Amino acid sequence: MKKSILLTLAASLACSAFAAPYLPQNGEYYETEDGYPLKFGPDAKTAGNVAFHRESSAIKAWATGYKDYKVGTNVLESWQTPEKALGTVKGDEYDVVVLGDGGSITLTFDNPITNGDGCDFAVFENAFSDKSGFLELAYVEVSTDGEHFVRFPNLYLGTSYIGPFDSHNPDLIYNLASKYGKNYGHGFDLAELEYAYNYMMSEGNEFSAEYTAEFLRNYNYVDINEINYVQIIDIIGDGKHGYTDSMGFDIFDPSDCIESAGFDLQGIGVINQLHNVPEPSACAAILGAIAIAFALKRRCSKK
Ligand SMILES: [Ca+2]
Ligand SMILES: [Ca+2]
Repeated sequence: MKKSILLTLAASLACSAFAAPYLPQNGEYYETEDGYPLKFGPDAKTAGNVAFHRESSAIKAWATGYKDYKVGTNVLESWQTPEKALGTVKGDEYDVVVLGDGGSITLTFDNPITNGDGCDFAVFENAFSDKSGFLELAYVEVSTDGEHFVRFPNLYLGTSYIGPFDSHNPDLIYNLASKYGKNYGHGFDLAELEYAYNYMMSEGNEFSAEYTAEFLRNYNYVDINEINYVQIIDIIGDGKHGYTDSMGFDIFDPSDCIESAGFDLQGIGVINQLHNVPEPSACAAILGAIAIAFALKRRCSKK
């Protein structure tokens, strides 16, 4: 079923109506000989457009505040410190806020995120290594007004139950935070929301009715050029709680963990900001010019 939905590579996507199936915009897309998509996205170690190293120059700012931290189940109080998700990501697996099973949090930004070239922000989890596959997944939603949130279209191609310490195959995950290791943020491109909207309004919408209805209910309230809120929602992936991808397929995720269950958020890096901020060197030049102007004024006024 899932295979048939994703079988065809829509070569005509760019120039024609949005033929089914949905194919991620800008997503690297590999194909096996029989046409089955081998994986989404490049390897974290080689990726420039989807995985962002925490020290990447592409990241211009970090989340500055939070609201609505809703703690899920199976998480000790010592992990419940939302401030740890603010500011720079250090690549420290303990410097996180743990959401717990089914928990969520919304991060805020002094300077709104805007839709610029490529990915616009990156979400950092705390997976121990880039290749281990021990990942805990979450939905990612954005909002302009803090009330209406739109969820990024997401796909999960895995079909097996995942125990407390079992591994995902990251190649089968698309647009869920995060499939990369602790030093890499998972990039999200706001342009994809507009793309998904157009896809929904066209024939051949392969998204689930629930996902489509919720998306359309909120989309008109969201300005992709001014995102003030990013919400991260842990997925309970035991196959019993109804957590599905955008096409309605079960998402499997480590379950039955104790003490620090669910998504571990290190932080969110901003790549494209609404308001331009001068580069540090430019700031220094401006401050220098102001200092000289003051000095000259003092000299003039002494005369
Ligand atoms: Ca973008
Ligand atoms: Ca989970």
